[in-house]
Amino acid sequence: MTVKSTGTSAGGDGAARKAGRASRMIATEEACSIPEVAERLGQLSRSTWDSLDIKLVGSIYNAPPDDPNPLLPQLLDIGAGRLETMDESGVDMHLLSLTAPGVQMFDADTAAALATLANDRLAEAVTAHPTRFAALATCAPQDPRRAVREMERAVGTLGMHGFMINSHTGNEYLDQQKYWPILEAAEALNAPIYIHPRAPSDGMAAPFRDYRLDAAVWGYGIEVGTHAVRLMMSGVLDRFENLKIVLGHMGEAVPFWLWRLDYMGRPGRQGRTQKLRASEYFARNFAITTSGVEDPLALRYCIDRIGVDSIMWAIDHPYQPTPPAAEWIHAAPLTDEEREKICHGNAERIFGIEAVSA
Ligand code: 1DF
Ligand code: MN
Repeated sequence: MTVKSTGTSAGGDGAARKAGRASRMIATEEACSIPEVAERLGQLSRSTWDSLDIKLVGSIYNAPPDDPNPLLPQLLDIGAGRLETMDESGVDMHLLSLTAPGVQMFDADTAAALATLANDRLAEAVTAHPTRFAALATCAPQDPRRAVREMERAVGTLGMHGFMINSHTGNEYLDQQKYWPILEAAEALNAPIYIHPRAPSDGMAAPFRDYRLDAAVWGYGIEVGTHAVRLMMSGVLDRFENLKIVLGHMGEAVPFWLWRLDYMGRPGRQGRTQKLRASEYFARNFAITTSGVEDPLALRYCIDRIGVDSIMWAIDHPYQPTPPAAEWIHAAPLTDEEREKICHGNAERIFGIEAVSA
């Protein structure tokens, strides 16, 4: 198929305009994989490791042959099929990222090698379709110093737009001092860290083992919400004032909690030493995407609470279907200015994606 890449008139660079929509559409949490990572995750799911992530990993990488909607082919498609799905709904661009849990369940050497390979492959997809794809780099936090070198290569050489970290690594969170070099590098490179979910870490896994609560239904949000609250309450963000953290899934419920976090977690209370209140960190250091939450009331709440400039549209392909995600944001009760910011303007600013000239 041919992809039109030259449309530059106001409000869209091709797909969105062809679909009769005013706004350029950049989707910001769009998952993919590569065969080498899929193979290793398949192996993990056949091992005896009972990490909470394993059920979902098995359902994707060891899918039963009669699976009516297999995800793996959609994850591995970073070409024609994906572009067709985008075109059908007027989506101009996917900001691609290696899907959860990324390389974070592998040993350090395997993780680093696969992160480098994944970054090269995603960069190739972007080179093949520069107006349709941009990408976040996979990070292997297991070896923070090595991760920093790959982060620098990903942004400096490959032109990637930030980093994807799938929450905890070996049950550890980014506020720990050993991970500060990663935070420092992201800040210095002026490139956001997108904290995407994986299942809750071992210490809080037990209640999520029943009723398949492990993943997107509930466990994912609790895991990443907790990660974000740790970054705020630890005071680590006092060291990295310009670091940008992106949370998906309408902010993993953190925006809803800000008033209570401010009150119960205010500096000085119960010996707290962090400098700012949660809402101040959230305003300075965080942005959110709408991935997987197509709720106009939640969106309006977030606009009023954290400001429209901190909110970006996302589909969560292939875990959410594209047509309703696109229709939802077009039908949402927004001003034209709000819609432009959410659909593309904020992503251009926050991730440094080139704007399309009017
Ligand atoms: C699922 C959902 C899987 C999301 C994901 O990665 C994922 C799922 C493995 O429900 O199978 O990223 N999600 O973001 O909602
Ligand atoms: Mn996702």
